[in-house]
Amino acid sequence: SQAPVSRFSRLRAMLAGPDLSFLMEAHSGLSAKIVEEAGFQGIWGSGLSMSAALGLRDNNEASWSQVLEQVEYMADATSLPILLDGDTGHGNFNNVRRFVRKLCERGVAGVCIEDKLFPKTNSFIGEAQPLADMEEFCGRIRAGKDSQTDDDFSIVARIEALISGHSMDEALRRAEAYHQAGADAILIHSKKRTANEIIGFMERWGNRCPVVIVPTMYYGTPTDAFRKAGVSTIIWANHLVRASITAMRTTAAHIHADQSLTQVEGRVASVKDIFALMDNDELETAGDRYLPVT
Ligand code: SPV
Ligand code: MG
Repeated sequence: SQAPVSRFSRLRAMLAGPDLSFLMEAHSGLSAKIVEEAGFQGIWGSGLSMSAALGLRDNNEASWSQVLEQVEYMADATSLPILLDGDTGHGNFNNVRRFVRKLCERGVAGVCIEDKLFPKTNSFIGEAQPLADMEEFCGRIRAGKDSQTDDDFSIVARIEALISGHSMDEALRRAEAYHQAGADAILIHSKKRTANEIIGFMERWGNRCPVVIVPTMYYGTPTDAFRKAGVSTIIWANHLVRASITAMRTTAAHIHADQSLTQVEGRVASVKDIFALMDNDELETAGDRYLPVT
């Protein structure tokens, strides 16, 4: 029998392996379970979605320790590796060090940090958001790598140059610097409606290190185009929180209008389904083992 492969190594293998991998967004223990049930091999702990689930904006309104607590529920709820959206790292190199140590402790397989300033703003809001100084950001990456307590913990360095209106040359210059600083992968982000920017980046970047993308805005591009371009990992970044907003709205509206449950019963998950997802059977059998026989 094979030794169990740690979540750290599994995320690293997804990033570094030759096949295109997929990370599906989750924002809670429940949504993390749904991701696993669907068959995904890994989770994206989205900052936008985790914030929204708390009723907060994607502006570092949740403190880093609150994010840590939330991702811990996700890690406990599943066996999947989690790549956590670490935003800017919640400060400078020193904040990244402590954050990375704590993530390793909680079994979170990797963190993605972006080259912007604290407090961050979601990439799809406004134009020309200021970028971090490249060298300073490299220090954040190096500090994170020096602080990980599991050899296979991954740091993904996210490049916001294209989003912020800088040139492809600037994006490539930063990618090279972050790669040299020890990032296990880079994430090149784009908010264009087509994938031209991403494909162009891939052509020039070659195969120097794994590349992660987030096709939220250029969703119309066939996935095979990214596979052919040599992308390592695709993040489906926010679709479970968005799906839940739609489902909750419809359900709440029906119940409010009808003052009755008849419209919704049968269209929502059953209470039994909740018990199954939370593995209530396990509690039953544990009770048989540990409770006194009456
Ligand atoms: C997130 O899911 O929080 C992300 C991806 O960082 S994006 O919203 O595209 O910036
Ligand atoms: Mg984010």
